[in-house]
Amino acid sequence: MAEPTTFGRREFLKLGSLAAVTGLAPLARAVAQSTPPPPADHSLRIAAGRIDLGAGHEVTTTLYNQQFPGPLLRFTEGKRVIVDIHNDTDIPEVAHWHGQMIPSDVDGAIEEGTPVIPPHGMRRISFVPKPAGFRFLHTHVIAGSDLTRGTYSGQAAPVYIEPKLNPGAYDREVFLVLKEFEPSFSRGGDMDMDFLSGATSKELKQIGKGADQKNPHGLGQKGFEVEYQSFCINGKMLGSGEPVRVRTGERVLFHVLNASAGEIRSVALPGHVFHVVALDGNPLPTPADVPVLWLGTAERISAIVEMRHPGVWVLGDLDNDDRRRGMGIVVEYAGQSGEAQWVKPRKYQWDYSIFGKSVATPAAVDETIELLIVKNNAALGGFNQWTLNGEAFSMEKMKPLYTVREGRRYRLKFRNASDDIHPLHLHRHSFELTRIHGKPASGVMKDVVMLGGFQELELEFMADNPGPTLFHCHQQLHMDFGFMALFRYA
Ligand SMILES: [Cu+2]
Repeated sequence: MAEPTTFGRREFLKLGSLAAVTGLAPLARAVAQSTPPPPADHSLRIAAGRIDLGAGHEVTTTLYNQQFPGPLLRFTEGKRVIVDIHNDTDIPEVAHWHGQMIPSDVDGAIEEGTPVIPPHGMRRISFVPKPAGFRFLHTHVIAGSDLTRGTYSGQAAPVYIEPKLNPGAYDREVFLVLKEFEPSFSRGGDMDMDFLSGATSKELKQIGKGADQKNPHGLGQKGFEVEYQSFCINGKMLGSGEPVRVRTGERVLFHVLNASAGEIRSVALPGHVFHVVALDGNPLPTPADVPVLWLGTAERISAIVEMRHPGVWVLGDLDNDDRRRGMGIVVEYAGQSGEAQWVKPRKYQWDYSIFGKSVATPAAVDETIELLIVKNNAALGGFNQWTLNGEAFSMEKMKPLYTVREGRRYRLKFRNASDDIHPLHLHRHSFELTRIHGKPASGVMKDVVMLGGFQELELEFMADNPGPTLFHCHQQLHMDFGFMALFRYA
């Protein structure tokens, strides 16, 4: 038998026997027929590397294929792919295919049972990419207090799944990956949150206050937060990379990804509006024009910009400090020169419901699950502990919190008794926003949504992808300290 080139014979045979569970049917057939396995469609190598963000900022971090962002992976909806993932680091890694509806053993979450990619080893995976749209590949390991691990590292890559039919009313696409580096701990400040629409709840404030009073660390002391030294788009600080070069009259489709470990980002382009056509890669019932994009951690926005305001502009974050430290990219019209200009946009409140159907026709749900989110300030060695209905997720116990049944529709009702904004994420399923901060919504399908401080939100999902399914806050610091829950199928 020919010796396979990518891994040892023993691993090869072992993989063959695993083929049934990992969905590697072509490989299993190859083993049965003693022919070499098919080559991978994509190969990823997780390894430490050094990247030059510009302006004298070089950072050492863990990367995919020695680049940041990782390579843009283009798949075709419904067409099976084989991906080899090599891990050159000393810790077990796992790569999560965020936003795809694929089996638990390839989804990329240890809590769901995905096998790790062993240190100095490799894992070959195969899956059928879906649904079409803008997706995201990132590491899914717990970082805890280690700011070199998890999403604090540079393991992030945009994924685009081409639809079978592409209407394409744009001239070209530009991918923008927003990211911070050089993290350190701080004792938290207050998060800016008046950008989110909707009222706060007195009752939730009371619950939060009650939790502070019961917690010996609750009053007066705030837990650790994470701050960053350098900020970049597509791996370059503002002014250091190549500008986005455009022509007057062009329609540019921007695919924006917030690859932060925990920051909320805003994006504006002076004198231009964003015609938002998709959120988290999913087409919207009502595409709408907005002056500013707001993205919680791991959210994606696809928006068309008509280039009708010639000049050299800063496309950047509204936060002056973050923008000056690199969170921006220059947009340069053909024939224009000079220093890039920034103009602060008018105040704008972000409201997901404007992108939904104008007339809501609520679907019947089989069950409503209410989840109360409580913060215990500084309760875990100086870190905030997070509980859902009084329970912090335990990595040791990995106890499933809820059992769902295939074919049923579930409503999750979130009540946030903390002052933080939480980018809530459900694996392996898309959900529909049905009530946002007090306002009914329908037709907006997402996989991450920002829940405002002391606010409420409802989303619904169809249990249509059997297998253990993780739910968590996408803020790495929140997810690592309790803010997770596991759903299992009956
Ligand atoms: Cu959170």
